[in-house]
Amino acid sequence: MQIDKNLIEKLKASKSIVFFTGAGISAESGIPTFRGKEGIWNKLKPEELANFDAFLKNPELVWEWYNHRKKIIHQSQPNQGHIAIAEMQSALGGFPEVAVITQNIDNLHRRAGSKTVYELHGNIERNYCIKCRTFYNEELDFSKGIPKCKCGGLIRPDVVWFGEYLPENQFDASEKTAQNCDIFFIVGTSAVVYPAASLIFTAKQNKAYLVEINIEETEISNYADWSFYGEAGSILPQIINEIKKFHNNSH
Ligand code: BV8
Ligand code: ZN
Repeated sequence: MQIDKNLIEKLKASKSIVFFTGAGISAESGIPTFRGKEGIWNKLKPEELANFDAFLKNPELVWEWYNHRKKIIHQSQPNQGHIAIAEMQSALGGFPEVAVITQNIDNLHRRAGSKTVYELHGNIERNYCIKCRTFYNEELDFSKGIPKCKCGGLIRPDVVWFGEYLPENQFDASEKTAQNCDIFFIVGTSAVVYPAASLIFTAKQNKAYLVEINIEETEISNYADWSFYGEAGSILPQIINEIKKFHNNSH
């Protein structure tokens, strides 16, 4: 794979770099994506399970889906893509700010060591009561059916379902970061879910250089200034390697 020297120069000159990630970055950790050619939920539309009405109608089914996914997530490890992102700041000499804005709920960026992580769609490790909003972050007990709060309300995962607002502090911070970054990487996302995908245009309007990494073309490929087609877990480490080579040659 050829990595443009201009991109390396741009990376070195950047003050702020953003990685906007989706399910594709975790695919190589064994966590199925929602859409795309490898998407395991292709038959089961996430829009139909990831919504509040579905939960009220059939909380057992919705919890079964989340517990199944949680099990897969707990058995998986961050891959070379997550790790490369976590290493990017030090590879570039520690100077640029590196932020991760993720649509994923799997916690793998933090587990890989990324420090600044904005979670637009929540985190599967947290839960809360739908009635009084008390948080239950410990392992839940399903032995007597769907776990309930002290107040009697049903407990749900702390993730953002379709038709629900994104956590304001996470979205606002992401928007500011997108407005002020020099390079905006779009990694492993189909970029069809809004308002998350709008951050791509926010970055573009503010003159960020857009770099897409995906195994296939997406809705936003035409807007990208540079595209890498391949697996994030192989492309991101190659970018780090090029940065390191470039550093060594220029000293
Ligand atoms: C809202 C969290 C305001 C929980 C998720 C127009 C019509 C109808 C509806 C809408 C519309 N415009 C906006 C909406 C609303 C809706 C929306 O966007 N719908 C779309 C689908 C049309 N949005 C919302 O409802 C949002 N809230 O708008 O609030 C509001 C409030 C009240 C009333 C009115 C308005 C909330 C959306 C949050 C949804 N939550 N999940 C959970 O995970 O269970 S969505 C789900 O999609 C995922 O969780 C993920 O977070 C998100 C995005 O998916 P991706 O991460 O991109 O994953 P995907 O599988 O799609 O793609 C994977 C990609 O990876 C592929 O491109 C593939 O090629 C690539 N890939 C695979 N392997 C690799 C790879 N790339 C690199 N390397 C690899 N190895
Ligand atoms: Zn409660």
